[in-house]
Amino acid sequence: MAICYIGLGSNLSNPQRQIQLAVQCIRAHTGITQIALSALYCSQPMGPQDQPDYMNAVMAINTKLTPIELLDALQAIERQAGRVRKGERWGARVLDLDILLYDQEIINTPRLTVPHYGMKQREFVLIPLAEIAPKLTLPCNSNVSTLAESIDKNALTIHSQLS
Ligand code: A4P
Ligand code: MG
Repeated sequence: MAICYIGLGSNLSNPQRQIQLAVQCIRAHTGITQIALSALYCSQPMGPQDQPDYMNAVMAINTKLTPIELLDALQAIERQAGRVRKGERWGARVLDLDILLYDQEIINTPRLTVPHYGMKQREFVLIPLAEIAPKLTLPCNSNVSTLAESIDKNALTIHSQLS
């Protein structure tokens, strides 16, 4: 069993509902057990500014899936939510599910980069992650709470608790 962290993001088609539905889909997968779930955060868009604000959350799971099996499962949930890949970098999306960490593994393959390449620069990842796993250390030895305390909050706020 691996302990993994998943970043959830949405800024289209009722983002709060999209995140709550995605949480339910992830929990319903037979190869996944939820360990912890952050609050739902409202965040300013990183990238193009002519797009709606985002809702973000982070989930900790136990899984028997391999990293690629987990990616396949998450991409199936993205497709189920109606996500269409438009190819615009950092553009608006119905649902984005990123594997932030898979145990302490470092993975660099064409389909998968773990730890997620942007996680140390994103307040909407670090702050929810530190909420649920304050003592967590990344494979590079950085402590998550230390990273979260020093990052620009960029008007990140807790919107509500997820159920
Ligand atoms: N891939 C590689 N590594 C991973 C990983 N660790 N987890 C590959 C998930 N996928 C991974 O993904 C493109 C490919 O990356 C996948 O096919 C998979 O094989 P994608 O979801 O289609 O592309 P993307 O997510 O649009 O990538 P991009 O453009 O790098 O977007 P980001 O970096 O995910 O950023 N602002 C706020 N406030 N909150 C957000 O959540 N999100 C984005 C998207 C932009 N601005 C945001 C937010
Ligand atoms: Mg993604």
